[in-house]
Amino acid sequence: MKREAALAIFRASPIYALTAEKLSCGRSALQTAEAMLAGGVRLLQYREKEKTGRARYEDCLALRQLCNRYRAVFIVDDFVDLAMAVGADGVHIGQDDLPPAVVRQLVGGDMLVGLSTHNPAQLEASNALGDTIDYIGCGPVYPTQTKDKPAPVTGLAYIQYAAQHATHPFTAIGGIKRHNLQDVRRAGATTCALVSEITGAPDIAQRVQELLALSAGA
Ligand code: TZP
Ligand code: MG
Repeated sequence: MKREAALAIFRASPIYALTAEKLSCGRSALQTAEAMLAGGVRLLQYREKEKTGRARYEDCLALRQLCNRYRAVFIVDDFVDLAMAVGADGVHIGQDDLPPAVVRQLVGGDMLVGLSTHNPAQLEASNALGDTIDYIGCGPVYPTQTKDKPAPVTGLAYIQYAAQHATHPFTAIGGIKRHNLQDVRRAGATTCALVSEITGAPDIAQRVQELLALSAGA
């Protein structure tokens, strides 16, 4: 889909769901993603750092089709070449990846570029990037087991800072669960990214519905 359409879906999505096959209780990334979409997710990221390049490619080919069916935005974490190869709607990069301007040059003008930030200095630097990027991630808000070597926990103070200062739409991420989702939203996040709370649920679609209902209530 077009970058503007994808960005509109980003802005309208209270929940940003990420895959993590290792944390999916034996279910594949594909099965997990399908259940997320069936539950109502419209913003999906493929985040599989430990699979082979070929396995990631096969997964993403299938996910591209699946997201088309659900009219969901499909974003690939880390791998610019993979995002381009499968025609993803976006690519998500971190502070230690290729510089955002280089990623933008590679993917062209019609793909979303998301950038992780962990503190106000990085957020201010992301503001200066303007159109080079489309959204930022802010966190880890709370402690998380999902990410190797996470940046220091930011707490809700960083979400409040982002709500006031970010010039791009942002997603909160890191340790967000049912019990703290509304706190994160009240701090100013209108999009919250969750991994293990969704991938580890016995019924993934039902968990997504529960999170969407909580989001509508606060
Ligand atoms: N970036 C910051 S924290 C995180 C990423 C990818 C992982 C969040 O996972 P969880 O399971 O929702 O804490
Ligand atoms: Mg990354």
